[in-house]
Amino acid sequence: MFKNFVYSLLFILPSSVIANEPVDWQLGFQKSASKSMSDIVWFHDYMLLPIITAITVFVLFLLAYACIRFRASKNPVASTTSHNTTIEVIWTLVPCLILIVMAVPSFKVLYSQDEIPKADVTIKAIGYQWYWGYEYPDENIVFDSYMIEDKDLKEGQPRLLAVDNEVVVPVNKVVKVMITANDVLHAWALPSFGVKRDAVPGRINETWFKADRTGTFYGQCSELCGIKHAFMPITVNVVSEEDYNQWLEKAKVEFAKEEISNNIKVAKKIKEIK
Ligand SMILES: [Cu+2]
Repeated sequence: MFKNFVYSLLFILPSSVIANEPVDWQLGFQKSASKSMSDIVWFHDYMLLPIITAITVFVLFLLAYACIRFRASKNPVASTTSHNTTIEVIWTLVPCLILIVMAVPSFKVLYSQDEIPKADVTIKAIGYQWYWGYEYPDENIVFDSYMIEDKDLKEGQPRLLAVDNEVVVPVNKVVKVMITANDVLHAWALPSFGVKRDAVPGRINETWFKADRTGTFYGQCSELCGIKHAFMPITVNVVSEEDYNQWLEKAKVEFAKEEISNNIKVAKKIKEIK
């Protein structure tokens, strides 16, 4: 039984480390694909977890010690002590110090996420009930991204996560994401990049990421937005610069913003009239 458990752990852990999507029985985060997420993982693994473990073990020890040392049979006459200044100072100061130690890296991560470096690529994500719409404002590209139904899934496409039109971005480039919604609150979240921002109607929130490896990364709407909240996934395909440029060429034709085709129509009309 125990052996099986260890084997299954061995089986689960490496797969959860490699995948860019959630896996069955996963513990912990998905493998990071950006510096921002690596910082978050570091903060969790090497700061929060040790502190939480130490506090839990310490409190457990105190409880056990108090139960045994001060049990009724061993301690028939209860102590009437109600104050101990030294101990009160210690149990006020130590938690304060722990909070200060935690705050430094925490704020560092928070601010690095908030300060958007000069963007190489800008995309706009718009939440709709219940799908995501994307725009590349600098490239005049606009498209909608719907979840692929179970019956249409191709080999290797994860259920409830794959979409018909993926967001494509270049690797090692700063991607700024402007996030808004059309109807109700949604949230654009991509765990591997350490990105999660609310999509609020009538307001644009901004975030950014810089993917440090290529691959297909999956996220989901992370704000309860209605009956099909679970069916509006996010797929981001991180590709090399060349592949990105190739995709751009194709996308500019396939997903050309209507205004462009309208402009062409108008230009043609003007030519005809002339
Ligand atoms: Cu949503």
